[in-house]
Amino acid sequence: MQKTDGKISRFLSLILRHEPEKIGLKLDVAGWASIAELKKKCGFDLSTAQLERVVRDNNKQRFAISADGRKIRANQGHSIDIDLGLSATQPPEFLFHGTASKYMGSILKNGLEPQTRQYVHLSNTIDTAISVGSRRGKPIIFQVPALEMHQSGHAFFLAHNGVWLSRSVPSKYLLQIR
Ligand code: HQG
Repeated sequence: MQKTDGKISRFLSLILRHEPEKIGLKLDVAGWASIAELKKKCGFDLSTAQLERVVRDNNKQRFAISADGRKIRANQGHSIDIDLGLSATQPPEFLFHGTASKYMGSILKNGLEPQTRQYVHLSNTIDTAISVGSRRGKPIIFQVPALEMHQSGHAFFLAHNGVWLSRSVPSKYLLQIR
């Protein structure tokens, strides 16, 4: 049985970011899985061509295939403990985080925390933050003075798909702009 590209993308997010053990897939320390093993264990018909198309056309570039074409991993969004091998990078002056209004009280008290994932996710643009925040209800947007945080010693990482990552954002750096 074959799956649509959208279903394969959701399946890959689950397996490569959160629960590889669900199909007995092994990820290395950097989150890479063997494509041959994935095709064998996924439980449905998956061709290399379809996998490459899903990776190439993914709207958020969630996945990457290794240069030798043998391995695949998620670019970010993991809850499992893997090391993406990213170096700390100087961020732009401001980054944005979209979330749902129901979390505002807790966020203003505790700052942004990664919750189930490895990192807090931040975006370059307010528009992206609005679409991220809209997934969970009425969106609110925080502006984060990322460059100032970086200059005070907070590390920022840029994932291969353009999402900015940080371990946390203390509440003193959060300015609600919408
Ligand atoms: C919130 C999707 C209460 C945080 C998106 C968020 C993104 C707190 C939620 C990517 C909190 C965690 C990541 C605190 C943070 N108290 N709530 N102290 N600190 N939160 O999904 O940023 O489609 O792990 O605001 O587009 O929403 O999966 O993070 O609402 O790029 O590729 O806790 O996931 O991309 O939720 O989304 P998430 P996120 P994909």
